[in-house]
Amino acid sequence: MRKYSDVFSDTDFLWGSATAAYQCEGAWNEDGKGEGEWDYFNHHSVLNIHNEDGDEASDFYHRYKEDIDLMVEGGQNTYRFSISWARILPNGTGEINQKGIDFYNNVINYCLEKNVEPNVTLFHYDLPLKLAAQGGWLNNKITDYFDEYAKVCFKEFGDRVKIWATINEPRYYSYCSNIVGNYPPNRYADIQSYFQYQYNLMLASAKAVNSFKQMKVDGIIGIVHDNGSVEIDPTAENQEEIFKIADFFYNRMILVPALEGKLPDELEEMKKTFNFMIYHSDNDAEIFSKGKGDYLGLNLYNRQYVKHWENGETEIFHNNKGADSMSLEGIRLKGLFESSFDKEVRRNKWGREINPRVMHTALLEIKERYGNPLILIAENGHGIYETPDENGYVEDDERIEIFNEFLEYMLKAKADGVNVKGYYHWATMDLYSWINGYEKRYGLVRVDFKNDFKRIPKKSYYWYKDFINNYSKNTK
Ligand code: BGP
Repeated sequence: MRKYSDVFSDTDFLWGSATAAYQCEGAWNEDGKGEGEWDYFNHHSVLNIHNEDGDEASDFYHRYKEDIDLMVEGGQNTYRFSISWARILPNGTGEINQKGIDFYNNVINYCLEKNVEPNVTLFHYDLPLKLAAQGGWLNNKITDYFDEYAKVCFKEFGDRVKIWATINEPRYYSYCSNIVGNYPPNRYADIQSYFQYQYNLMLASAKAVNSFKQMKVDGIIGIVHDNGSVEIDPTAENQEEIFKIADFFYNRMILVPALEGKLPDELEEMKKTFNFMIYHSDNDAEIFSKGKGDYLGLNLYNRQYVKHWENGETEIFHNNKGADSMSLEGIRLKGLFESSFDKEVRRNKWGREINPRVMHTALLEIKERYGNPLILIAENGHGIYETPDENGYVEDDERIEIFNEFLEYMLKAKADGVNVKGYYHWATMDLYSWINGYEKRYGLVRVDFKNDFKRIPKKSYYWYKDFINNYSKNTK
């Protein structure tokens, strides 16, 4: 039987790429899969602004072998993907769908056959519709439903999967679902639900970590956080206070439970600052105390650059229209803080900062403040519009330039003592970019969605292959 100790036996670093179930699998109603909240939202909501969906996505469900072959060909030794909860438990709880289990067994076995280390995330935004209809992440039974689902996965796949993540980006997911309102169930500026979501997601994660340990699964388990390292505009007033409030808003409800097994010390104070409460049970503290992760997965795209609140009502700035919008990404929270827009920093077409330096800053900050945990960069990438040549080949030099800078900063952090042992580029191939649709492309491999989902590796794919090769040569 494979062991976790085998993972780093012939390599000191994992190099790979990542996807998520809803964004790439397609086959939305095949082989007994239950309907998901995103299926429902995309089929029915006027807020699906590009009128796209994940019904077919990148057709990974039928093409996983080709995708894994391409990873191997590209020098990658690991693959991060997520399991669709509704494929395993069509109703979210209760009846198990054997065909769903078979599919993931096939993916995992094929990875292992090709020496690609599977890194599995249990929940990446795609809640089963039946659970969403019962209040989703605000329902107080949800944490037990998640634990039930996690246990099925540990039992079925735990003999072969050695790297697990419970939940992808509980913070950003809560943010989009409750503050921006662009992800279902589309609540806007709802601070109460934003924090209750995070609490319930972290409690669910802690329950699953508990189960993992009780079942004695050999492997590591953690959570994946979107690290928005907070940086303060030097012209801001009350900088220490603003940092504390913004760091709580962006990071601490996730990082403290995940890395210290408790709730943040400042929670009571912050309930007053933000004006919210948390529905909880008396024994939650004990669950959190046993729910600490073995490592931290970090999705590193940007920082959170903020200053004191100047004036104006609460407002959320977001851009899912890309070049069709001038909106920059940010927030103003009345009376608390607001985003600062740094003109010196480049931005992508969706109004988000491109700032590779923050890879180094964020990694060092976590090392220093949270006891130097094992870290895997679970996502990092750059979304762009792309035009292929007549053969479908994309020369994505802009991606390569930024990719290179991010990697250099990561290796610098490693040299500075950060315990980072893996990197997953987002994404393995082009896929559904949530509410942005399909034209915000992230893949190392182009997917021709209009031409039988043809896969064509991009220039960045070959560049990454060389980078990995050189790294391996130089560290031998
Ligand atoms: C992360 C998500 C991914 C992915 C990526 C790019 O937050 O975990 O699922 O989509 O961001 O974001 P987007 O597709 O919104 O541009």
